[in-house]
Amino acid sequence: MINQLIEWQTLSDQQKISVLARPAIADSALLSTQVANILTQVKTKGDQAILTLTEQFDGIALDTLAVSAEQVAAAKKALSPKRLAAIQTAYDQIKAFHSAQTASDITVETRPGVTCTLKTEAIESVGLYIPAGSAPLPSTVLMLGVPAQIAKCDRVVLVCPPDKNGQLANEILAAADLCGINEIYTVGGAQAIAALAYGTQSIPAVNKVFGPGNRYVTEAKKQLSQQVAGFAIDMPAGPSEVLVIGDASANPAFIAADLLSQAEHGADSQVILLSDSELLLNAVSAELSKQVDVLSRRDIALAALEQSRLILTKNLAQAVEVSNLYGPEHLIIQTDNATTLLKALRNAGSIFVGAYTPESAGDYASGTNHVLPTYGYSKVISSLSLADFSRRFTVQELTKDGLASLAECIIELTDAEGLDAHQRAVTIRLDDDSASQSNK
Ligand code: HSO
Ligand code: ZN
Repeated sequence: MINQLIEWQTLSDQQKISVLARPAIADSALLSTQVANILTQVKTKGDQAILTLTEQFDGIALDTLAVSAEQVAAAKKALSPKRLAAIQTAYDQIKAFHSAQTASDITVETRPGVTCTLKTEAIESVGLYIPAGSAPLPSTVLMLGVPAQIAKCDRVVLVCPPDKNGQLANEILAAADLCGINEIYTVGGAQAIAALAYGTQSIPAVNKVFGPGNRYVTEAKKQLSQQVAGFAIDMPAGPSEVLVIGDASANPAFIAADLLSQAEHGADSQVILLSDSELLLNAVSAELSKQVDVLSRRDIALAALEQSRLILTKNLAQAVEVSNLYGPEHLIIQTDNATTLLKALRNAGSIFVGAYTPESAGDYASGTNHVLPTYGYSKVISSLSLADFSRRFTVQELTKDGLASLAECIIELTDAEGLDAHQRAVTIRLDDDSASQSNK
Protein backbone atom coordinates (compact mmCIF):
# COMPACT_ATOMS: atom_id res chain seq x y z
CA MET A 1 0.00 0.00 0.00
CA ILE A 2 2.64 2.47 1.09
CA ASN A 3 5.38 3.10 -1.36
CA GLN A 4 8.83 1.90 -0.49
CA LEU A 5 11.02 3.96 1.70
CA ILE A 6 12.99 6.47 -0.35
CA GLU A 7 16.54 7.35 0.71
CA TRP A 8 17.03 11.00 -0.27
CA GLN A 9 20.83 10.73 -0.26
CA THR A 10 20.87 8.11 -2.98
CA LEU A 11 18.69 10.05 -5.45
CA SER A 12 20.01 11.84 -8.50
CA ASP A 13 18.96 15.46 -9.02
CA GLN A 14 16.41 14.31 -11.56
CA GLN A 15 15.00 11.68 -9.21
CA LYS A 16 14.71 14.27 -6.43
CA ILE A 17 12.60 16.44 -8.71
CA SER A 18 10.32 13.58 -9.65
CA VAL A 19 9.93 12.38 -6.04
CA LEU A 20 8.65 15.84 -5.06
CA ALA A 21 6.64 16.42 -8.24
CA ARG A 22 2.97 17.24 -7.84
CA PRO A 23 0.50 15.29 -9.97
CA ALA A 24 0.21 17.05 -13.31
CA ILE A 25 -2.96 19.12 -13.37
CA ALA A 26 -4.68 17.73 -16.41
CA ASP A 27 -4.40 20.59 -18.85
CA SER A 28 -7.23 19.30 -20.88
CA ALA A 29 -8.45 21.25 -23.85
CA LEU A 30 -11.77 19.50 -23.34
CA LEU A 31 -12.13 20.86 -19.80
CA SER A 32 -11.39 24.38 -20.90
CA THR A 33 -13.89 24.16 -23.78
CA GLN A 34 -16.58 22.65 -21.56
CA VAL A 35 -16.11 25.40 -18.98
CA ALA A 36 -15.99 28.15 -21.62
CA ASN A 37 -19.27 26.82 -22.95
CA ILE A 38 -20.90 26.94 -19.50
CA LEU A 39 -19.65 30.49 -18.99
CA THR A 40 -21.15 31.63 -22.29
CA GLN A 41 -24.50 30.08 -21.43
CA VAL A 42 -24.62 31.93 -18.10
CA LYS A 43 -23.45 35.17 -19.70
CA THR A 44 -26.14 35.09 -22.37
CA LYS A 45 -29.07 33.42 -20.60
CA GLY A 46 -28.52 34.26 -16.91
CA ASP A 47 -30.81 32.50 -14.41
CA GLN A 48 -32.38 30.36 -17.11
CA ALA A 49 -28.97 28.85 -17.92
CA ILE A 50 -28.21 28.36 -14.23
CA LEU A 51 -31.44 26.43 -13.70
CA THR A 52 -30.85 24.25 -16.77
CA LEU A 53 -27.23 23.54 -15.80
CA THR A 54 -28.24 22.75 -12.22
CA GLU A 55 -30.74 20.22 -13.50
CA GLN A 56 -28.09 18.75 -15.80
CA PHE A 57 -25.21 18.54 -13.27
CA ASP A 58 -26.90 18.35 -9.86
CA GLY A 59 -29.98 16.41 -10.98
CA ILE A 60 -32.51 18.78 -9.49
CA ALA A 61 -35.02 21.13 -11.11
CA LEU A 62 -35.17 24.24 -8.94
CA ASP A 63 -37.74 27.05 -9.07
CA THR A 64 -35.62 29.55 -7.30
CA LEU A 65 -31.93 29.95 -6.45
CA ALA A 66 -32.10 32.10 -3.34
CA VAL A 67 -32.29 30.49 0.09
CA SER A 68 -34.87 32.23 2.29
CA ALA A 69 -34.46 33.44 5.88
CA GLU A 70 -37.13 30.87 6.87
CA GLN A 71 -35.00 28.07 5.43
CA VAL A 72 -32.00 29.28 7.41
CA ALA A 73 -34.05 29.43 10.61
CA ALA A 74 -35.39 25.92 9.99
CA ALA A 75 -31.87 24.60 9.35
CA LYS A 76 -30.64 25.97 12.68
CA LYS A 77 -33.64 24.46 14.47
CA ALA A 78 -32.96 21.07 12.93
CA LEU A 79 -29.42 20.92 14.29
CA SER A 80 -28.59 19.47 17.70
CA PRO A 81 -27.47 21.95 20.38
CA LYS A 82 -24.12 20.13 20.44
CA ARG A 83 -23.53 20.69 16.74
CA LEU A 84 -24.60 24.32 16.93
CA ALA A 85 -22.24 24.81 19.88
CA ALA A 86 -19.34 23.30 17.91
CA ILE A 87 -20.01 25.66 15.00
CA GLN A 88 -20.17 28.55 17.47
CA THR A 89 -16.87 27.58 19.14
CA ALA A 90 -15.06 27.28 15.80
CA TYR A 91 -16.55 30.64 14.76
CA ASP A 92 -15.33 32.31 17.99
CA GLN A 93 -11.84 30.85 17.60
CA ILE A 94 -11.47 31.92 13.97
CA LYS A 95 -12.86 35.33 14.82
CA ALA A 96 -10.36 35.81 17.65
CA PHE A 97 -7.39 35.18 15.37
CA HIS A 98 -8.68 37.09 12.35
CA SER A 99 -9.91 40.13 14.31
CA ALA A 100 -6.35 40.67 15.49
CA GLN A 101 -5.28 41.05 11.85
CA THR A 102 -7.12 44.35 11.39
CA ALA A 103 -4.76 46.81 9.70
CA SER A 104 -4.66 50.45 10.67
CA ASP A 105 -3.95 53.25 8.23
CA ILE A 106 -0.32 54.32 8.09
CA THR A 107 0.57 57.98 7.63
CA VAL A 108 4.16 59.11 7.12
CA GLU A 109 5.40 62.64 6.54
CA THR A 110 8.27 61.51 4.31
CA ARG A 111 9.68 65.06 4.46
CA PRO A 112 8.18 68.36 5.60
CA GLY A 113 5.13 69.12 3.49
CA VAL A 114 4.92 65.65 1.90
CA THR A 115 2.34 63.39 3.53
CA CYS A 116 1.78 59.79 2.36
CA THR A 117 -0.95 57.54 3.71
CA LEU A 118 -1.59 53.84 3.22
CA LYS A 119 -5.29 53.10 3.68
CA THR A 120 -7.12 49.78 3.95
CA GLU A 121 -10.71 49.39 2.78
CA ALA A 122 -12.91 46.32 2.53
CA ILE A 123 -13.61 44.88 -0.91
CA GLU A 124 -17.21 45.91 -1.55
CA SER A 125 -18.68 42.58 -2.61
CA VAL A 126 -17.31 39.06 -2.27
CA GLY A 127 -18.55 35.62 -3.28
CA LEU A 128 -17.81 32.54 -1.18
CA TYR A 129 -17.84 29.20 -3.01
CA ILE A 130 -18.52 26.25 -0.70
CA PRO A 131 -18.06 22.84 -2.29
CA ALA A 132 -20.42 20.02 -1.36
CA GLY A 133 -19.04 17.23 -3.53
CA SER A 134 -18.21 14.34 -1.24
CA ALA A 135 -19.22 16.16 1.95
CA PRO A 136 -20.54 19.62 2.81
CA LEU A 137 -17.82 21.76 4.43
CA PRO A 138 -19.29 24.12 7.05
CA SER A 139 -15.73 24.72 8.30
CA THR A 140 -14.96 26.37 4.96
CA VAL A 141 -17.99 28.66 5.39
CA LEU A 142 -16.40 29.89 8.62
CA MET A 143 -12.90 30.22 7.13
CA LEU A 144 -14.27 32.51 4.40
CA GLY A 145 -17.26 34.05 6.14
CA VAL A 146 -15.52 35.19 9.32
CA PRO A 147 -12.83 37.36 7.64
CA ALA A 148 -15.45 38.74 5.21
CA GLN A 149 -17.55 39.74 8.20
CA ILE A 150 -14.63 41.29 10.11
CA ALA A 151 -13.45 43.17 7.00
CA LYS A 152 -17.03 44.56 6.69
CA CYS A 153 -17.51 43.75 3.02
CA ASP A 154 -20.84 45.37 2.02
CA ARG A 155 -22.13 42.25 0.26
CA VAL A 156 -21.13 38.69 1.12
CA VAL A 157 -22.69 36.10 -1.16
CA LEU A 158 -22.49 32.37 -0.52
CA VAL A 159 -22.99 29.81 -3.28
CA CYS A 160 -23.08 26.05 -2.78
CA PRO A 161 -24.33 23.22 -4.98
CA PRO A 162 -27.71 21.78 -3.94
CA ASP A 163 -28.16 18.16 -2.85
CA LYS A 164 -30.54 15.80 -4.65
CA ASN A 165 -33.48 17.48 -2.88
CA GLY A 166 -32.39 20.95 -3.84
CA GLN A 167 -31.23 21.74 -0.29
CA LEU A 168 -28.02 22.94 1.33
CA ALA A 169 -26.74 21.18 4.45
CA ASN A 170 -28.15 22.58 7.71
CA GLU A 171 -24.60 23.11 9.00
CA ILE A 172 -23.72 25.26 5.98
CA LEU A 173 -26.73 27.51 6.57
CA ALA A 174 -26.11 27.74 10.33
CA ALA A 175 -22.44 28.68 9.80
CA ALA A 176 -23.41 31.25 7.15
CA ASP A 177 -25.95 32.78 9.51
CA LEU A 178 -23.34 33.19 12.25
CA CYS A 179 -21.14 35.04 9.76
CA GLY A 180 -24.04 37.39 9.00
CA ILE A 181 -24.37 36.13 5.41
CA ASN A 182 -27.88 36.73 4.13
CA GLU A 183 -27.41 36.19 0.41
CA ILE A 184 -27.22 32.47 -0.22
CA TYR A 185 -27.82 30.71 -3.54
CA THR A 186 -28.12 27.02 -4.32
CA VAL A 187 -25.80 26.87 -7.26
CA GLY A 188 -22.47 25.13 -7.71
CA GLY A 189 -19.88 24.28 -10.34
CA ALA A 190 -18.54 26.54 -13.06
CA GLN A 191 -22.02 28.05 -13.46
CA ALA A 192 -21.87 29.43 -9.89
CA ILE A 193 -18.58 31.21 -10.54
CA ALA A 194 -19.96 32.55 -13.84
CA ALA A 195 -23.00 33.95 -12.03
CA LEU A 196 -20.74 35.68 -9.50
CA ALA A 197 -18.56 37.16 -12.24
CA TYR A 198 -21.20 38.27 -14.75
CA GLY A 199 -24.23 38.60 -12.50
CA THR A 200 -27.65 37.18 -13.42
CA GLN A 201 -31.21 38.40 -12.82
CA SER A 202 -31.22 36.97 -9.30
CA ILE A 203 -27.49 36.92 -8.45
CA PRO A 204 -25.77 40.30 -8.70
CA ALA A 205 -22.06 40.11 -9.63
CA VAL A 206 -19.30 40.41 -7.01
CA ASN A 207 -15.75 41.81 -7.12
CA LYS A 208 -13.88 38.76 -5.87
CA VAL A 209 -14.60 35.09 -5.38
CA PHE A 210 -13.06 32.82 -2.73
CA GLY A 211 -13.06 29.13 -1.98
CA PRO A 212 -11.95 25.71 -3.12
CA GLY A 213 -13.75 23.62 -5.70
CA ASN A 214 -13.43 20.83 -8.22
CA ARG A 215 -11.56 21.22 -11.49
CA TYR A 216 -14.54 22.84 -13.23
CA VAL A 217 -14.75 25.48 -10.52
CA THR A 218 -11.00 26.07 -10.62
CA GLU A 219 -11.01 26.37 -14.40
CA ALA A 220 -13.97 28.77 -14.29
CA LYS A 221 -12.16 30.94 -11.74
CA LYS A 222 -9.10 30.98 -13.97
CA GLN A 223 -10.97 31.87 -17.16
CA LEU A 224 -13.22 34.49 -15.58
CA SER A 225 -10.42 36.29 -13.74
CA GLN A 226 -8.70 36.74 -17.09
CA GLN A 227 -11.85 37.67 -18.96
CA VAL A 228 -13.92 39.93 -16.71
CA ALA A 229 -12.27 43.25 -15.91
CA GLY A 230 -12.01 43.84 -12.17
CA PHE A 231 -13.08 40.30 -11.21
CA ALA A 232 -10.51 38.70 -8.90
CA ILE A 233 -10.00 35.26 -7.36
CA ASP A 234 -8.38 34.25 -4.08
CA MET A 235 -5.63 31.87 -5.19
CA PRO A 236 -4.97 29.00 -7.58
CA ALA A 237 -6.20 25.70 -6.13
CA GLY A 238 -4.56 22.29 -6.38
CA PRO A 239 -4.95 19.00 -4.50
CA SER A 240 -4.54 19.27 -0.72
CA GLU A 241 -1.12 18.39 0.78
CA VAL A 242 0.58 17.56 4.06
CA LEU A 243 4.26 17.06 4.79
CA VAL A 244 5.36 15.76 8.19
CA ILE A 245 8.87 15.98 9.60
CA GLY A 246 9.37 13.47 12.42
CA ASP A 247 12.32 12.16 14.35
CA ALA A 248 12.87 9.08 16.50
CA SER A 249 11.09 10.78 19.41
CA ALA A 250 7.81 11.13 17.47
CA ASN A 251 4.74 8.98 18.08
CA PRO A 252 4.20 6.92 14.89
CA ALA A 253 0.49 6.48 15.58
CA PHE A 254 0.01 10.28 15.79
CA ILE A 255 1.89 10.79 12.53
CA ALA A 256 -0.08 8.08 10.72
CA ALA A 257 -3.32 9.67 11.92
CA ASP A 258 -2.21 13.06 10.55
CA LEU A 259 -1.21 11.59 7.19
CA LEU A 260 -4.57 9.82 6.94
CA SER A 261 -6.51 12.97 7.80
CA GLN A 262 -5.05 14.48 4.68
CA ALA A 263 -5.36 11.30 2.60
CA GLU A 264 -9.12 11.05 3.25
CA HIS A 265 -9.73 14.38 1.49
CA GLY A 266 -9.28 12.90 -1.96
CA ALA A 267 -7.48 10.29 -4.00
CA ASP A 268 -5.21 13.05 -5.31
CA SER A 269 -4.19 14.29 -1.82
CA GLN A 270 -0.43 14.56 -1.36
CA VAL A 271 1.05 12.89 1.71
CA ILE A 272 4.77 13.03 2.55
CA LEU A 273 6.76 11.98 5.62
CA LEU A 274 10.39 12.98 6.10
CA SER A 275 12.50 11.49 8.86
CA ASP A 276 16.09 10.84 9.83
CA SER A 277 14.93 7.67 11.58
CA GLU A 278 14.32 4.53 9.56
CA LEU A 279 12.67 3.03 12.61
CA LEU A 280 10.07 5.80 12.68
CA LEU A 281 9.36 5.52 8.95
CA ASN A 282 8.72 1.78 9.26
CA ALA A 283 6.60 2.21 12.37
CA VAL A 284 4.47 4.88 10.64
CA SER A 285 4.05 2.62 7.63
CA ALA A 286 2.76 -0.18 9.86
CA GLU A 287 0.42 2.23 11.66
CA LEU A 288 -0.97 3.51 8.36
CA SER A 289 -1.93 -0.02 7.30
CA LYS A 290 -3.63 -0.57 10.63
CA GLN A 291 -5.45 2.74 10.91
CA VAL A 292 -6.63 3.07 7.31
CA ASP A 293 -8.83 0.00 7.63
CA VAL A 294 -11.21 1.58 10.11
CA LEU A 295 -11.86 4.72 8.07
CA SER A 296 -15.22 5.29 6.41
CA ARG A 297 -13.34 6.84 3.50
CA ARG A 298 -10.84 3.98 3.41
CA ASP A 299 -10.82 3.64 -0.37
CA ILE A 300 -10.10 7.32 -0.94
CA ALA A 301 -7.35 7.31 1.70
CA LEU A 302 -5.80 4.16 0.23
CA ALA A 303 -5.73 5.68 -3.23
CA ALA A 304 -3.95 8.77 -1.85
CA LEU A 305 -1.49 6.61 0.08
CA GLU A 306 -0.50 4.91 -3.17
CA GLN A 307 1.09 8.21 -4.15
CA SER A 308 2.51 8.92 -0.70
CA ARG A 309 6.22 9.31 -0.01
CA LEU A 310 8.18 8.10 3.01
CA ILE A 311 11.60 9.69 2.74
CA LEU A 312 14.69 8.94 4.83
CA THR A 313 16.98 11.94 5.18
CA LYS A 314 20.59 12.11 6.38
CA ASN A 315 19.56 14.34 9.28
CA LEU A 316 16.83 16.81 10.21
CA ALA A 317 18.63 19.70 8.51
CA GLN A 318 18.26 17.80 5.25
CA ALA A 319 14.57 17.20 6.01
CA VAL A 320 14.15 20.97 6.38
CA GLU A 321 15.87 21.49 3.03
CA VAL A 322 13.56 18.99 1.30
CA SER A 323 10.49 20.55 2.91
CA ASN A 324 11.53 24.05 1.78
CA LEU A 325 12.04 22.68 -1.71
CA TYR A 326 8.55 21.13 -1.78
CA GLY A 327 6.72 24.02 -0.06
CA PRO A 328 3.77 22.07 1.36
CA GLU A 329 0.30 23.44 2.05
CA HIS A 330 0.43 21.95 5.59
CA LEU A 331 3.66 21.20 7.43
CA ILE A 332 3.65 19.22 10.68
CA ILE A 333 6.78 19.10 12.84
CA GLN A 334 6.99 16.24 15.32
CA THR A 335 10.55 16.39 16.55
CA ASP A 336 12.41 17.02 19.75
CA ASN A 337 13.83 20.33 18.60
CA ALA A 338 10.76 21.66 16.78
CA THR A 339 11.42 25.28 17.72
CA THR A 340 14.92 25.23 16.26
CA LEU A 341 13.70 23.61 13.04
CA LEU A 342 10.93 26.16 12.77
CA LYS A 343 13.45 28.95 12.30
CA ALA A 344 14.72 27.37 9.09
CA LEU A 345 11.33 26.34 7.66
CA ARG A 346 10.07 29.06 5.39
CA ASN A 347 7.90 27.58 2.65
CA ALA A 348 4.59 26.30 3.97
CA GLY A 349 0.97 27.48 3.99
CA SER A 350 0.49 26.60 7.67
CA ILE A 351 2.85 24.97 10.18
CA PHE A 352 1.76 22.68 13.03
CA VAL A 353 4.28 22.34 15.82
CA GLY A 354 4.53 19.54 18.35
CA ALA A 355 2.88 16.25 19.27
CA TYR A 356 -0.43 17.84 20.26
CA THR A 357 -0.97 19.93 17.14
CA PRO A 358 -2.76 17.85 14.52
CA GLU A 359 -3.72 19.43 11.21
CA SER A 360 -7.35 18.90 12.25
CA ALA A 361 -6.93 21.67 14.85
CA GLY A 362 -6.18 24.19 12.11
CA ASP A 363 -8.74 22.67 9.75
CA TYR A 364 -11.52 23.42 12.20
CA ALA A 365 -10.97 25.33 15.34
CA SER A 366 -7.58 26.62 16.49
CA GLY A 367 -8.32 29.94 14.77
CA THR A 368 -5.97 29.89 11.75
CA ASN A 369 -7.39 29.79 8.25
CA HIS A 370 -7.55 26.48 6.39
CA VAL A 371 -7.61 28.04 2.93
CA LEU A 372 -3.94 27.73 2.03
CA PRO A 373 -1.68 27.79 -1.02
CA THR A 374 -1.06 24.37 -2.58
CA TYR A 375 1.04 23.09 -5.46
CA GLY A 376 4.24 24.82 -4.30
CA TYR A 377 2.59 28.24 -4.24
CA SER A 378 3.40 28.54 -0.52
CA LYS A 379 6.71 29.94 -1.78
CA VAL A 380 4.94 33.03 -3.14
CA ILE A 381 1.32 33.14 -1.95
CA SER A 382 0.17 33.76 1.63
CA SER A 383 -2.36 31.70 3.53
CA LEU A 384 -5.80 33.29 3.47
CA SER A 385 -6.22 36.11 5.97
CA LEU A 386 -8.21 39.23 6.66
CA ALA A 387 -6.00 41.13 4.19
CA ASP A 388 -7.50 39.16 1.27
CA PHE A 389 -10.89 40.74 1.92
CA SER A 390 -9.60 44.26 1.66
CA ARG A 391 -7.40 46.29 -0.60
CA ARG A 392 -4.87 48.96 0.18
CA PHE A 393 -4.44 52.23 -1.59
CA THR A 394 -2.41 55.33 -1.00
CA VAL A 395 -3.33 58.97 -0.47
CA GLN A 396 -0.82 61.80 -0.67
CA GLU A 397 -0.85 65.53 -0.14
CA LEU A 398 2.00 67.99 -0.74
CA THR A 399 2.22 71.63 0.24
CA LYS A 400 3.83 74.09 -2.17
CA ASP A 401 6.97 74.02 -0.03
CA GLY A 402 6.88 70.24 0.05
CA LEU A 403 6.71 70.11 -3.74
CA ALA A 404 9.47 72.73 -4.03
CA SER A 405 11.75 70.65 -1.84
CA LEU A 406 11.31 67.67 -4.19
CA ALA A 407 11.44 69.63 -7.44
CA GLU A 408 15.15 69.19 -8.11
CA CYS A 409 14.86 65.44 -7.74
CA ILE A 410 11.75 65.14 -9.93
CA ILE A 411 13.10 67.50 -12.62
CA GLU A 412 16.34 65.55 -12.84
CA LEU A 413 14.53 62.22 -13.16
CA THR A 414 12.01 63.54 -15.72
CA ASP A 415 15.05 64.69 -17.75
CA ALA A 416 16.51 61.20 -17.47
CA GLU A 417 13.27 59.70 -18.74
CA GLY A 418 12.63 62.37 -21.36
CA LEU A 419 9.14 63.09 -20.00
CA ASP A 420 8.63 66.85 -20.38
CA ALA A 421 4.97 66.89 -19.47
CA HIS A 422 5.76 65.32 -16.12
CA GLN A 423 8.36 68.03 -15.52
CA ARG A 424 5.99 70.84 -16.49
CA ALA A 425 3.35 69.56 -14.05
CA VAL A 426 5.85 70.45 -11.33
CA THR A 427 7.41 73.65 -12.67
CA ILE A 428 4.06 75.19 -13.65
CA ARG A 429 3.03 75.05 -10.00
CA LEU A 430 6.26 76.40 -8.58
CA ASP A 431 6.30 79.25 -11.11
CA ASP A 432 2.73 80.18 -10.21
CA ASP A 433 2.56 82.90 -7.61
CA SER A 434 -1.21 82.74 -7.30
CA ALA A 435 -1.11 79.63 -5.08
CA SER A 436 -2.82 80.36 -1.82
CA GLN A 437 -0.72 80.92 1.24
CA SER A 438 -2.79 78.36 3.11
CA ASN A 439 -1.20 75.62 1.06
CA LYS A 440 2.37 76.69 1.76
N1 HSO B 1 -7.62 20.28 5.10
C1 HSO B 1 -8.52 21.00 4.24
C2 HSO B 1 -9.60 21.77 4.96
C3 HSO B 1 -10.62 20.95 5.65
N2 HSO B 1 -10.37 19.85 6.39
C4 HSO B 1 -11.96 21.15 5.72
C5 HSO B 1 -11.52 19.43 6.91
N3 HSO B 1 -12.49 20.19 6.50
C6 HSO B 1 -7.70 21.93 3.35
O1 HSO B 1 -6.83 22.74 4.03
ZN1 ZN C 1 -8.63 18.68 6.23
